[in-house]
Order: sequence, then C-alpha cells, then structure tokens
Amino acid sequence: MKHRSLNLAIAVLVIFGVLLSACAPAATQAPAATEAPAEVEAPAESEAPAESEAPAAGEMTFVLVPKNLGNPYFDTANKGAQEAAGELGVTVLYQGSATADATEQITLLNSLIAQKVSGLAISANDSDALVPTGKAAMDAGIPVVTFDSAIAEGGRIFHINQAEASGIAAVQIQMASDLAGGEGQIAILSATSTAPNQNAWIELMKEELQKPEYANLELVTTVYGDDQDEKSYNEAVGLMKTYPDLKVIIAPTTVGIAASARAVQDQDMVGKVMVTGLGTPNQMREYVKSGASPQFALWNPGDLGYLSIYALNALASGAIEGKPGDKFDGGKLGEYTVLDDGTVLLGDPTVFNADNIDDFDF
Ligand code: RAM
Repeated sequence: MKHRSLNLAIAVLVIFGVLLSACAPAATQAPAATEAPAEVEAPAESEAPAESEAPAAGEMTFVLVPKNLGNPYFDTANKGAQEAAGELGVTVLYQGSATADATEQITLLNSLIAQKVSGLAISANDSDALVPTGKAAMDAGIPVVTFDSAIAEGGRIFHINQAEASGIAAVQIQMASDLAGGEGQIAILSATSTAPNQNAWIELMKEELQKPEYANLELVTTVYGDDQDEKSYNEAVGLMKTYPDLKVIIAPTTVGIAASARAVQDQDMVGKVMVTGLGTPNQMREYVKSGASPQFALWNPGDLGYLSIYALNALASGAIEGKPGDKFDGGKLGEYTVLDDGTVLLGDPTVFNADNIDDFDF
C-alpha cells in the first residue's frame, strides 16, 4: 500500500509538472498529492518532465534531477539513466526546473523528499545552498548522490565526477592555445555564476594559464550565459564587439559553446574567433565542419546518467554505504570504487574534431 500511494503521488507530480511547464515555464512546485489515475503517459516534449511513468508496485523509484530541463546534455544523461533502469528493474523519473536556479531546484527536491522517492541523483545549481536539502533527504532515509555538478560534502553521500577537474581544465586551455596559435586574447563564456562544476573548472583553467607555455595567452574576461541559449548567444556577440582582437571563446558548458559557435557564424567571424570548450557532438557537428569550433571536448553524459542509477541502486538496496573504498557494480561500465575524496570517477574526456566527430551520436 505504501508503494501504491507513492505511485499515486508521483503520478500527480508528473501530471502537474506537465501542466505547469505548459502554462508557466519557471514553476516547479509540486502540488499536494491527493488522487490521480494510476497510468501516466510520458509527455513528448523535452521541456516537460519526460520519461516519467508511474512505477509498478514494489519497484524502487529513483529521480534524476538535472540543473535544468531542455538541455540536450541532461537529456542524454537521462537516456543512460533509463537504460540502467531497464537493466535493474527500477523506475527512474526525470524531473527538473525550467531554469538552472538553486531556489527552484530546492523547491523541486523538497517535493520529491515529501513523496518519499527511493533515491536522488542531482546535478547541483549551487554547492552550499543545496547542503541542507540533501541532508534532509538523507535524514528521511533517501540516498543522495550528485552527478556532473556536486553538492558540498554533508549534502550527498558521494559525487559522481565525469572526469578529473584538473584534466577538464587542462584540455580546454590546451585546445584554446592550439586555436590561438599560442598567443592573443581569450575569454570564458560560462553557465551560471553559481554553477559548482563550471566554477571549479574556471579556477583550474586560471591556474593552468600560469604555466610558461601559456604566457602569451591573455584571459580578458569571464561572462555568464546561465545555460540559456539566448543569453549565451547575446553574451558571445557582446564579447566579439567589446574585444575586437579576441581569438578564442572557451565555453565550458554545452549550452554556451553551441550558442557561441552560432554567434560566430552569424557575425561572419569564422576563422577570426574560434570557439572551444565542452559540447555534445550532435550539437557541435556543424560548427566543427564550418570551422567555427574546430575542436572541443566532453565525456559521455549517457554513461554519467547510467552510472548514477547503478550507484543509487547499490545504496538503496544496502549493497554499499557509500564510504571511501566501497565498490559497486556499474553494469556495462564495470566496477567502480568510492574514492577517498568522496567521489567516483567516470573516466577521461574525449576531444572531438573533424577527424572523429562523425563517429559519435549523442
Ligand atoms: C552544461 C551543464 C553541465 C555541464 C556541461 C558541460 O550542459 O552546465 O552541468 O557539465 O554543460
């Protein structure tokens, strides 16, 4: 019966999520659960809480919470999460706020905690602001892992890291230096100013720039597109106008890099300003081929979502507590170990360019 009421409550959440995203894109507050039909159709629109079906009785129900909806990076993570769900016989809901905002994300998480879901995998919009919420979930017996963008220690059991932060920073500076011919002005166009993952990478990129081989590169500014396409596009146009000698835009965000490459093309700046950073191959293919973004990097977000669900399953089933040294089954990805710093490392980023871009489809 407990599972039945959870099913009904989640069905209500899904229905209201669809209605709310249709009429008020920013709204994320879940309504109080009362009664709902047992069957819920997953909506077709990617802006809605997609892939959310009412779970069958007895199943565990995990929720993958992206920074925001409508971002192909997180849609790919959800595909991997759904693949893991099929293999494990659990239900995974995909629920997020319309914008990459910590307050909206906390509201959503509070409603999921109240629904007593079986586990949460979160990409955090703020590292510290989400600690009390993550703690409240764990106090309620709901395991919390973060993936992609971490909640600080105390607000999650462990963080699933896509790649070493220092490596992510180093590869971006290396690519920018290649494109700039080792000298000239570069700028960073990031996601939100509170994004824990981008902020960590930016700090490390600044450290990387201190190396003698990068002495002739000048980082002129960092701007924020908030992981919104239009804002990122306008910021990229602004960079080109403010800095006429700019050679490279580094966008460590899949939203920002695609918007910047489009802006470079629209402004007829291909060959003068080059875009690099972190992007998905499917979004960046045309810009690699046009020369607006000859090279960029990323890991596989599908694998990140997949591994997050295997991790939650290991925690929720009691197979592991999530302490350093604990090992768990990562399905097709193999066995993973919780490291001493409370992270699990997915692997290395891949660099994409004209030679390999057509080998990837995500
Ligand atoms: C965006 C998001 C995400 C980040 C990628 C690279 O999709 O900001 O958190 O990891 O870019």
